[in-house]
Amino acid sequence: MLDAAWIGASSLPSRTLYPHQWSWDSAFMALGRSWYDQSRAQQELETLFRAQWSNGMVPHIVFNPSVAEDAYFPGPAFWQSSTRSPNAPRDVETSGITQPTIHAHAALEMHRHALDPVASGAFLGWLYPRLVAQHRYMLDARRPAGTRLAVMVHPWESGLDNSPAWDRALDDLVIPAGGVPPYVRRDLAHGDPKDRPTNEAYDRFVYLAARYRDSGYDDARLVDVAPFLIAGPMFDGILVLSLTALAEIASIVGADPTPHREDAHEIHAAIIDELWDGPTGRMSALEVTRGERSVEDTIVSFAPLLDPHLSTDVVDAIVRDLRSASFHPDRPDGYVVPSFDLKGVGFDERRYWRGPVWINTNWLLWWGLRQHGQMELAEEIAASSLRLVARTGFHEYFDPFDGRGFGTDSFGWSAALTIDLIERLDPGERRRMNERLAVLP
Ligand code: 9WN
Repeated sequence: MLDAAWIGASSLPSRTLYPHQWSWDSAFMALGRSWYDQSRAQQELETLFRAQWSNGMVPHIVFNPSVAEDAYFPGPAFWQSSTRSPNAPRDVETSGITQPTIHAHAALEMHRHALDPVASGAFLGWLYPRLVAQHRYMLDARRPAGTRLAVMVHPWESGLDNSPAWDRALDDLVIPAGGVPPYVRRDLAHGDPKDRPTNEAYDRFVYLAARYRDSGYDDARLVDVAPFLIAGPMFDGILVLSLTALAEIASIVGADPTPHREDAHEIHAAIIDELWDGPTGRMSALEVTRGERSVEDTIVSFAPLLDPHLSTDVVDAIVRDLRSASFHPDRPDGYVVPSFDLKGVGFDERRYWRGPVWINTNWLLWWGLRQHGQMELAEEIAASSLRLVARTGFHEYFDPFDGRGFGTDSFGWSAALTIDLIERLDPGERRRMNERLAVLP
């Protein structure tokens, strides 16, 4: 499947629904592919970082010039990167927003199992200054005055675009007349409207993107031009993970790891101070302009498990929530981890990020749990992921109750992260996993 998604120098998340290169998809796909094709895995990241902006931003989409404008919305004619921003590359069109910084972690892990360590070391040497610029962008441009955490300016930057975690901030948007330019949704040509965001959600997405674009993607004026400024437990949790990986990459390439460790520590401390709520024992997203925390319990609240320095108390509280009936379907053949509280208002087992299980969020939580020695729960998540893809295929997302697949099929990271997960199982886990798969209906 990954080979079929390869288009010469990068991969497509889906040939139909997502016909360009996406940032965090590329990191996931490179990591999975690296177990059997180191060279293409490196090339995937290289292509992405060749489209990096001069201010360090890694765009969330790199457009394929041979794909028609009407194949995906919003395409290059909407973002107009090369003419709107002095920072955007001139030789390739990209979107004007970013996505979670999982790349340093992927690159480090790829290096750890590289069959050709010399080529891998040379690649890391090439990538390191680009990763540094990417993280400087997050820490400098994305921490407007008074903010200790990196903020997102758009739900698409979270990668969990339609999550109820952003509902409050989106509901409060006041969209002026004419604020939403006319547009045609292209996703509905390939996806069932029941699985995709509503038209109302799309209007808000388009309004926010157009407003940021019309400012010339000017981060110096973020507070004025971006009415959605959110620090997220997943966005910032991944930032701690990637800064920690960056420190390790620095040591490998002969640079000084200390500044990256200090940055990781700063974000770690800010997550605890600003996103952690002791009384409820939960992490939540923070709308930074108004200082409001989201009250919805979504899968993003578990992602600080990716922070290696999280204290045992916080890990235990997160694990309690993950084990609760809110995130465990009440039937023995159900699947974890739903993207939204099963009892939450508006939970929807098939709509994009509002309930279904996704392989990448499962993989992130599995990684975080293993890092904190929570092996049993990690194994349950791994087993759910493998049962899902074995039973129904590499769909984009799945019903937590009966495992039905939704969104696009042949979805890149569902395949790639399955490879990574299988490769990392120890012999005992592998045996137990095979036993569970042998009894699949
Ligand atoms: C908008 C490509 C991307 C993923 C995101 C996922 C979805 C795009 C869309 O697809 O978002 O970026 O058109 O819905 O939410 O995480 O990177 O797979």
